[in-house]
Amino acid sequence: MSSRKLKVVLTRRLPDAIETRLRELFDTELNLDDAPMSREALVRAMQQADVLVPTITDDLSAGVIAQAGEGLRLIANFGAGVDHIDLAAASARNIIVTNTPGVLTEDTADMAMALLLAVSRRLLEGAEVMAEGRFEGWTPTWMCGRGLWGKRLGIIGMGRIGQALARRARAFGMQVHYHNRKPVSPLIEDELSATYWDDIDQMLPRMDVVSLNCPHTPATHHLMSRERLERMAPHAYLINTARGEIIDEAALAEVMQAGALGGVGLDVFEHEPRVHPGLIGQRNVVLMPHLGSATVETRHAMGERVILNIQTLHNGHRPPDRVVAAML
Ligand code: 8YV
Repeated sequence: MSSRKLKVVLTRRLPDAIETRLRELFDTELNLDDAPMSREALVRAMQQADVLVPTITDDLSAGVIAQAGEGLRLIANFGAGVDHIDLAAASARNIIVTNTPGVLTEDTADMAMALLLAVSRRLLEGAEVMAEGRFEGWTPTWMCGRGLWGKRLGIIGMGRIGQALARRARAFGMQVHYHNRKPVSPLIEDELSATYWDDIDQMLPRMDVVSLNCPHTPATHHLMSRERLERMAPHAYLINTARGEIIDEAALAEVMQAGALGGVGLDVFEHEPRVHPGLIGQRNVVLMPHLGSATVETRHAMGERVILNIQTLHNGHRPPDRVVAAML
């Protein structure tokens, strides 16, 4: 264990308790303004730090990573997804990259379920009626949504979050289907009564609901292309709590405007924080500002994973949540 305190730079504000603990343990520089760092500020931070703690709002492209100082040993990402970091460039510079897996599984699955209920039961429209004082009494045919019991849910990406969503969906009486690079273990398939489709194009038209729960990689970029969106059943709902880039958002806006899908629930966007204008203000589109992991408990747990990864490196060991392993 080295006696010199590691120089740690945070690119955004983190929960108070996490920032305070980071200050106790390391020579930590906070970003009290919480403004996203410019490219220049990011490069400066990477030239000074032993450890950078970025978030999804930092674009750590190959060009930025190439300018990192010799001292930068670890990029300890606050978040599970690492598609904003050029992992090959980090690996080439022998910089370890870690993330915060496992701790945001349940909250993100909750958000997928919340979006599905909001779309299928028209929750935002109902809340709007009440907020505007337009409720004139119950009627047998007014504002009917669609039930979930007995419907088919197709999960694309059956990792931790996909499985957590499947468990919730089972409790809502849904039949679980999934597409993944490979089937999950027979034990999990049995537990979830899940049906595997190796061909996504065969699964899509048969589903009442499709949920995206895979990471964004070159292989999943625009996985939901115009062609695939049009392949879905016209009454079906599409839910995305993974990454916006998995859907061709411009094509989705056109498909929705044409009335070719039952509804959409999105927590993530292709050009975040911008949202395609064609998706705004539509009755059957529910949009959330990337709140999947936004609970006090989870944001603390994410911070704890960041601390653990840095402390383990400081103690001379390999950080547990490595997505890029440097040659230590
Ligand atoms: C995080 C997320 O809050 O962890 C992820 O991959 O999408 C979010 O829920 C965000 O990435 C923070 O960097």
